[in-house]
Amino acid sequence: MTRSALAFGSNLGDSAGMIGRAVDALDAMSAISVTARSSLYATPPWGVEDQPDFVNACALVETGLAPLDLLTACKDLEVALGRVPGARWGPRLIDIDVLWMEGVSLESERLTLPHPRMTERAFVLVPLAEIAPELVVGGRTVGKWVGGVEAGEIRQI
Ligand code: PH2
Ligand code: MG
Ligand code: MG
Repeated sequence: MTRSALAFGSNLGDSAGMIGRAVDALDAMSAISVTARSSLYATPPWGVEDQPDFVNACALVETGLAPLDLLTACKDLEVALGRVPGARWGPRLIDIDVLWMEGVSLESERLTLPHPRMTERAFVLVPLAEIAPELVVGGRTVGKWVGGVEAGEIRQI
């Protein structure tokens, strides 16, 4: 079994409910166990700013799946929950990103691990620091990284 950190985001429809359903659905899969889930956070949109605020959360899981199979499980679940293709960084019903897997450093067309932008995104670091402050990414703990981002507009909901 491998530990992994996942990020969830939504800014269309019942975002809080959608993230809850996504975490529950992953936990219900035989190859994935959710071991920790963060609170939900309301976060200002990053990248494309002219869109509704997001709800974001993170979870820790244990999985027997290889990295690309975990990614496939997450992407298939997004579609099962109703996600349709849209603009990059644009509004979405549900987004599930694989952030990190213990001992895995990977660069492939579909997936880069650790996630190359996770250490600069407050909407990822704030929920992740709640459940995994000691997790080390790029030589620093998440608890350290979160101290270096602007998180003033992020609030727990
Ligand atoms: N996801 C994006 C683009 N911008 N901004 C916030 N606050 N939260 C997100 O999850 C998010 C975003 C693309 O994945
Ligand atoms: Mg994303
Ligand atoms: Mg994504």
